[in-house]
Amino acid sequence: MTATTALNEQKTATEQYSVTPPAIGFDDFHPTQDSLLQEVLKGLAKEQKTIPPKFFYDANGSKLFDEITQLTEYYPTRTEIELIKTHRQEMARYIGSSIELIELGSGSSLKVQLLLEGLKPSIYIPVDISREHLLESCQRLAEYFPEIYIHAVCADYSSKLELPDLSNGNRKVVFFPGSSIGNFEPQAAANLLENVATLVGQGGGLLIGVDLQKDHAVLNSAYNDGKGVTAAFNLNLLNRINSETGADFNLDKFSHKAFYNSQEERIEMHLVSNKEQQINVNGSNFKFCKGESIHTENSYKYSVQSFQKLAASVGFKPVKTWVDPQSYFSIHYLEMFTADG
Ligand code: AVI
Repeated sequence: MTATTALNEQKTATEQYSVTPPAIGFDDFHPTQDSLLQEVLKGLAKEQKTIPPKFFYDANGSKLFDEITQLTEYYPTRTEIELIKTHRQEMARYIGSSIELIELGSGSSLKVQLLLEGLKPSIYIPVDISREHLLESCQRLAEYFPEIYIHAVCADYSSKLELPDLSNGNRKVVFFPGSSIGNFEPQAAANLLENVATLVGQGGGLLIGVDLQKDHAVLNSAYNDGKGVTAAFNLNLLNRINSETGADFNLDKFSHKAFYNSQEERIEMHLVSNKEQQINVNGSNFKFCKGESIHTENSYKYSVQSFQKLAASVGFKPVKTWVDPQSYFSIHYLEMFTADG
């Protein structure tokens, strides 16, 4: 059965999204507005108010994130891209041929584009929570690479990784760039890597970008850029909650705050209330003292060894690690242990 017939027969929970030619597959498991409301109500009821960072990425948030990646202060994206450009042939040799490539948090799919030529996977499955962004990127990629079957999945990869099995016996390799693993607390990061391990199975691979610990001044300025794009990205979360749940956050009454917490080895982002105020979210009221914050994001920074230790805890064996000359960023290729080691 070809990928396209598989797509045509797969109707439940599946929409078809096609460009002419070629066709791309699409599964939509986008979280509902109910889940945003439930998580906001739960997070704001905590002593330290929190909202999970996955909600940053509505259409506007995704655009703002793309702008962040272009900022002088935000080194991770350009450093990771440079690493891929420099080492992509070697990466392709380590990864091997005849693979199904799954990308978590594919966004604009710019990084994978650099790899696809050398990797030539038979199937590429990008997974992202931002539907419009995902589909636009797939459309563009499908025009560049008509020989690769692209099956987009709109989903929150942090809660489940149930993907259509289109591998046809090919080895599965997950590409997880951008140091998005850093946005998960250590236990949640281990759980996510465990899900990846189950998904790829014995002998499967993981190519992952991981931001490294470094001079705190470099870290602090990456999340406090001079143009205020990171601040707009952080505040957009309140905008999104207002428009999707009918909450009444006034964006002028909150400020962006980001700092490196050296004990926890992470950047923390918060939205700080500029005054005492009360916010209504769908009939529930939440009181804010002046200076009280909503914790919106953690971005953990690893060493090569601390990341390898985390990956080893779920069975991934390091095969090769690439680090840039300033030791700002790392890309790891790891494989699941096979029975013979
Ligand atoms: C997506 N993630 C890896 C980014 C990071 O650096 O933690 C999100 C981000 N937040 C502020 N700037 C970028």
